[in-house]
Amino acid sequence: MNVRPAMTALLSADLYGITSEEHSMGRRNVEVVSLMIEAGIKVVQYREKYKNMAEKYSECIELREITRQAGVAFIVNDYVDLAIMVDADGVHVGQDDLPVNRIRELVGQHMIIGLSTHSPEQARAATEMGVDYIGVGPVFATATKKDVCSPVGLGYLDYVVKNINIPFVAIGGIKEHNIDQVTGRGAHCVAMVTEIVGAEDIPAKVNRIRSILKGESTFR
Ligand code: TZP
Ligand code: MG
Repeated sequence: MNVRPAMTALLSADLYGITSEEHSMGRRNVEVVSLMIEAGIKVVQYREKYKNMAEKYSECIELREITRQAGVAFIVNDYVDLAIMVDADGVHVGQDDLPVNRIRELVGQHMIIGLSTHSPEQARAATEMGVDYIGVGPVFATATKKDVCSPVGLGYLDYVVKNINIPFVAIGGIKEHNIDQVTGRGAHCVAMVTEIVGAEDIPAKVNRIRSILKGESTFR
């Protein structure tokens, strides 16, 4: 039995959508997430760096409602308290955040924990920590994350594909034009920020990306 029900969505997802209102061409996060859902995206992460906590909370309440109705997994970036308060399916943290074992104590066994990793050492450590999936990247250069490390390139992705046995999501600078390089090396789930939220027609963008993926939709 899978104790984290939303893992089913994550394990079968090809695309992992992430919010960023500053890149959303004037649209609100809620509008963008509705379009992602319309496009058939099954995992959405709330990532928002420029609002106060009260705004983040009320936005997450709204997003939790629409994702739940659509059967979409909802993951909150950075804030364990916010994830718990809005009954998110998961929380995603980085290397400089609170220790994963302490987060697990707070969120319990049913919530997904995702951890960003940037090196083989971090990936190996993550497998010992009991995280449910790791982020792998930035694969390519990205301007979206201000405090991000330099791109780790496709070499780290190759390492994870060959050596790490927990689910992973490739991230960082992945676009319609280079996604085949990432999936071609064995990534089954790809996270994108600007390529999706910044698209003029989000469902059309997702459809084009999916046609490139040509059925490679099993996340491992
Ligand atoms: N973590 C590693 S790279 C990144 C995050 C959140 C940002 C990716 O954004 P984009 O626009 O898909 O390059
Ligand atoms: Mg973070």
